[in-house]
Amino acid sequence: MSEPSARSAALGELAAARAILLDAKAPASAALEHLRRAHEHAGADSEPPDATDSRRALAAWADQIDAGLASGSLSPRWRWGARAAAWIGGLALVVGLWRATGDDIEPGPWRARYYATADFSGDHIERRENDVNFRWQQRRPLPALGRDHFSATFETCLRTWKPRNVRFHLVANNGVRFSVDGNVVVDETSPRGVKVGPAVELDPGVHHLRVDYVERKGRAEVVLRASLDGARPQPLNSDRLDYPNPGANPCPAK
Ligand SMILES: [Ca+2]
Repeated sequence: MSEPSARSAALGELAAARAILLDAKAPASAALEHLRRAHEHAGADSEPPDATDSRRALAAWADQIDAGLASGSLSPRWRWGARAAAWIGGLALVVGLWRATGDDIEPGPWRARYYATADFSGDHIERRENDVNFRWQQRRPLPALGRDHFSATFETCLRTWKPRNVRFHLVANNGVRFSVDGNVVVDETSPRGVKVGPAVELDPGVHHLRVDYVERKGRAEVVLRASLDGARPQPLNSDRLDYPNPGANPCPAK
């Protein structure tokens, strides 16, 4: 792995760890695997804490790894970006304050909720994601979840300025339901290969997109692509997406 991508991987792991540490419902130990990977990517000169179930000890270790990443050989611009990126996961979860900093690093426009059950029941872990493009295969999506039997919802708001004809393409193992403005356009309990939804006509405005994904056993993946006006299917450009509001009206008109 090149140095920039190792750093970027370390920052991603740090952000994931901090998000878990800030989530009162998530066990602190769930952050440990992320921190171990961050430590490895960063080549950090620090020791894991003895108490790996202590939120405070793990947060201190995250700070050490972060400090290592942001020191010495890094350029001032990178150092600033590194700190901002490492904190984004946590900040976005708590207050979204970072938006006021004018930063050019955007937190993801998708609201993801991960459940340790295959039917969206029980507590969930909420994260911001940049895209629905996950090929976990046999790995856990998060340390707090198993390799099998989990579920997740992904929601965002798609802005269109002109009428759009869109076909959504989904790859999912195992089950997926996809809806636009509450209308289910793909509903497959066990799709094989790419599932292409019917053409959807979108009026100019804001549209709520939602993916409900279930992993039962074996390999796990969920990928969303969209073909706009007959173009080849691509990931949705995050410039077109807004993070949904809480409550019953996630994507109010502008
Ligand atoms: Ca599976």
